[in-house]
This record gives sequence, structure tokens and C-alpha cells, in this order.
Amino acid sequence: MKTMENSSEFDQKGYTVCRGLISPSDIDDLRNRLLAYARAIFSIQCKDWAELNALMPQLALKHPEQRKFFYDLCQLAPEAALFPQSTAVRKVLSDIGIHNPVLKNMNLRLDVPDSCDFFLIDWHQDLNNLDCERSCTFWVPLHDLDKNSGGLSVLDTNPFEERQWTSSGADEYRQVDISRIPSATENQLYPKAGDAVVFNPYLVHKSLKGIDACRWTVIFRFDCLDTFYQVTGRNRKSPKMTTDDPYLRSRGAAGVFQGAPQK
Ligand SMILES: O=C(O)CCC(=O)C(=O)O
Repeated sequence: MKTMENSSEFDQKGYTVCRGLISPSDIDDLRNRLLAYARAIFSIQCKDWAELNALMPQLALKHPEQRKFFYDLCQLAPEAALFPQSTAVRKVLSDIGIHNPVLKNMNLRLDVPDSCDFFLIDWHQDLNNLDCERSCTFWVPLHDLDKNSGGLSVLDTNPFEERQWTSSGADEYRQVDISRIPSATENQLYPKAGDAVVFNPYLVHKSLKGIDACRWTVIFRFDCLDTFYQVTGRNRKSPKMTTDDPYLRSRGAAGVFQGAPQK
């Protein structure tokens, strides 16, 4: 099991890919559960995961009601709920500096070609966490991804730019115009089953559309319990980027991105 070999990469780039974070047997257990749900809901004799994937686009289009029910049921798969609790995930969280993690949400996402249950998300940041410095997302494919299934695109950029860009006010899932980030380079990620793209809320990222294959992912996000206690209830803090941001402060004014939009 490999975990945060790349924790400095996480610090520098805002994301890292943890290879094999979720074990093949845990992935198999979840896929078997999803297969059982699909057999029951669509009333099909489907021998294995590969056959389900071959059938799914057609099933999804022909049976929208069952498809919706299937997606909803997938969210309840007990095997998916085990992922965030694994020792490997805990280790990563601790390497990042999240010692008291709170699981914020989790969803199983299934992108089927030509179906619209999930929408492709354009360039954005996930600035809806309580504490952007100590929160993160794990994005875990359930099978090896490629151009046919689609993947996840991330922006390899100078984190100063990424963080400073949002200083005019950061709403959740705010769309980012990457042409305004001078050093932006797109990095298209096609991780394998059980790998995890682990990223902080500042990372600019987007869905990478596939061609004709399904894409199955489990996505879970953590906040930090210490922050959670400070900002519960009506006083929920919205994570505003200012020059008081601890990340920028720790690196001094020289790091401030000059091209950031003015308020
Ligand atoms: O899975 C995707 O296509 C996009 C996921 C995403 O943007 C997110 O989890 O914040």
C-alpha cells in the first residue's frame, strides 16, 4: 500500500495521486455490490462488471426510472462507506495535517455516455469547506480510466496564483476562467482503480469527458473537526480568500499574484 509518498507534492501543487490507496479487494467488494443492485433493479442476467459496463449505456437510456433508482441506491452501498474509514485514508489525512477529520460528504458518481444524471463540471474550485487549509477531497475511480471513460483534469499551476485568484470573493464551486491564470497548464489525469486523486479546495479542476464508456468514481471530502467546532450552526464561516490567508502569510508578500482581479 502506498500512501502519501508525495505529500510535498500535495503541499506544492495542491494535489497528489496516491496509487493503490483503496485495495483491489475493497474495490471488488463494492463493484460486486453494484452489480447485485443492477441485476435486481434492471432485471438482467449480467455475469460480471465488464458486462454491466457494456450494457449500462443502453440500460440507462431505455429505463430512466430504474436508472434514477439505481443511482440513488448506489449512494447507500455499504462497501463505499468503508473507503473513507480505511487506515490508508487516515494516514493520508494525518500526513496532510488533518488530525481530527470530519467526513463531510461522499457520493458514488456514475457517468454514462449520453445520460444527464451527472453534469460535467467546468473549471472550478471547491471553496465550500469550512477550512480550506485543512480539508480535502479524495476522488477514487472504481476501474482503470482512459480517454474512453473520461478522467479528471487539474491545473498544474503556481499555487500562489490559484489561491490569489479567488481573492475577490469565493463562492462554492465558482467557475474559474483559466485564461486569467498565466502559468496554468492542464494536466489530464486517468488514474487506475483504487488510486486516489487527493486535492485541496483551491485546486482548479474539471470533469474530463469520456467518449463511449462509463466512468464510476467514489468521491469523499473531509473537513477538520477543530474548525468544525469553531464554526458550527449559524456562524458557519465562508472561506474567503484575503491576504490574511495563512498560506500566503506564511510565504510573505512576495508570493502574492500581481495579476489577481481587483475587488
Ligand atoms: O467527477 C467529476 O467529474 C468532477 C468532480 C469534481 O469536480 C469534484 O468532486 O469537485
